[in-house]
Amino acid sequence: SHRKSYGQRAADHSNPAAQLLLHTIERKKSNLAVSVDLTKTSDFLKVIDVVGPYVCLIKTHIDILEDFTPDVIERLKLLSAKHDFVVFEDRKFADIGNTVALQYSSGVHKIASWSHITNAHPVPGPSVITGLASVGLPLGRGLLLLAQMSTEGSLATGSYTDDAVRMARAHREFVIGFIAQRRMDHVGTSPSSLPDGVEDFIILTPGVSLEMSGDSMGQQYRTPEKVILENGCDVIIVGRGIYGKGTGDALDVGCVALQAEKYRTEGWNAYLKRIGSTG
Ligand code: UP6
Repeated sequence: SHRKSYGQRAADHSNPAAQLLLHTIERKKSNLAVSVDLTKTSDFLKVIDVVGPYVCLIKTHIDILEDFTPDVIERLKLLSAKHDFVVFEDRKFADIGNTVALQYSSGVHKIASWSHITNAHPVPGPSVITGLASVGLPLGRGLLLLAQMSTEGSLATGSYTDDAVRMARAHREFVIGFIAQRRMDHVGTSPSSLPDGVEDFIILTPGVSLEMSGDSMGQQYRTPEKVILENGCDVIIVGRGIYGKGTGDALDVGCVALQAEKYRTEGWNAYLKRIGSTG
């Protein structure tokens, strides 16, 4: 599937969030997701409005907003409609089914009510999927499993990663793909033995920067070309590479827009090379 177009691949998915993401990527010619990890609502909304035209998806950590009110969600929904992007709350659920269902549906943030996509660590086993699916599936939501992480010394490797893929295969209706550093088609089968279209997982990849190779807290970065072309991933997730450390007065929106445009172009050109299109 890594040589098919995003639009063609939408037909291989029954999940509405997967279809929405693939169609949005195709429509906007963007495989760029921006991770808006800012703690002030005004900065958060400002960056989303500025990068909106360049992205297929906005990734949030809604629990880091220090001045969160339910109105933030209404504003986020308006921006999602204005700029035509998908919303992904990067909640990284990792508890028993009953608890994750409550965390997903309830509390202050009511994630399931507004986030098209969320994610979970496979560590609890399949019950984390069924717990979240009990809330998300009726709402047409989709789930990503964290099969790998971008951090130095990550324990999500080897048989853990392979088992994450097997868990996903058993729940295709809700699990639409992975947070990972490469495609996962190789797990448990040789890629050539899978007829095209039988299995299509969407791979979203964090740890992407054009300038930095890491941060002081274990993050490791690769370039869009490495991620999309060499490793066959589908969406690049970029945070500080786009808005730096800038918040408040230091937030230069012109610069943020330029960076978003640059990453969009890099990610899309790497994809065009991958599918063998000259553009
Ligand atoms: N993220 C990673 N690596 C993972 C999973 N998730 O970096 O394996 C998330 C982080 C952050 C974003 O929680 O929100 O992706 C990366 O931000 P950055 O580009 O500023 O490093």
